Amino acid sequence: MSVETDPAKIMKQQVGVAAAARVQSGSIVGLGTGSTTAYAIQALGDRLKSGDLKDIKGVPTSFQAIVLARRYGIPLVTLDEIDHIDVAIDGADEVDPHKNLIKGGGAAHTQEKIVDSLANQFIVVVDSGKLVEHLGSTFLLPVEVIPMAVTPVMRAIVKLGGKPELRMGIKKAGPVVTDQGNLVIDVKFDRIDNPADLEKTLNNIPGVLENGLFVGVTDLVLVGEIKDGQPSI
Ligand code: ABF
Repeated sequence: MSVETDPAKIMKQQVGVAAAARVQSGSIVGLGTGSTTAYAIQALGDRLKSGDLKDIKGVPTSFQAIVLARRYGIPLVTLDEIDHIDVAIDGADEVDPHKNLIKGGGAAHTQEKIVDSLANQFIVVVDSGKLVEHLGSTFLLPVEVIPMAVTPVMRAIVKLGGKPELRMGIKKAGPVVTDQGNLVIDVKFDRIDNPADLEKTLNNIPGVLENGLFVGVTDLVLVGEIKDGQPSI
């Protein structure tokens, strides 16, 4: 395991390690995306290497997860090769008191939702700054859109009361492109009162592939925090 000195990174590492500790030998494991999950993937690799964990298979949620799994020696399988996922570990951008989530800050929410929803147990790994009373209060809602439909989808989102903006990449040189070759619209809603309805409504707009609302999917949230300068879970 890498040695971190920054308390924020140590905290993420602790949460990732705690999630990885829950994985049992022989499991099929959904591998999420993001910096917190990256520590969980690394910890799974460490457990495999030490012999503490045996015979797991990973189902990646992104190109990033594929790269990390290969680096840490986790064998990968596709959804075509398996009939279940035992446990998935993934990060989030916001978590509400009902364990509903906003995800997609890493533009990977479409594959994440497929994999995380299939898991018998879905573990979310976050820091306490991600906990909110109402979804949408701190983070824009990501919506993955097929490129030719960006303009009509934005108009439809405005009619729903949202303020959409196309996500741009580094130095705004061009739009962010997802692993599926699509674009991401980030939407500000003044308040998301009914995430279950909004999730379905957005996905019904022609051209939308998937949005970042995860409703009723999470089983367990592991939360890291920094108390008196010390990281803890
Ligand atoms: C992915 O990575 C997401 O869906 C979320 O956007 C992000 C969280 O990353 P981090 O752990 O780096 O905050 O899980």
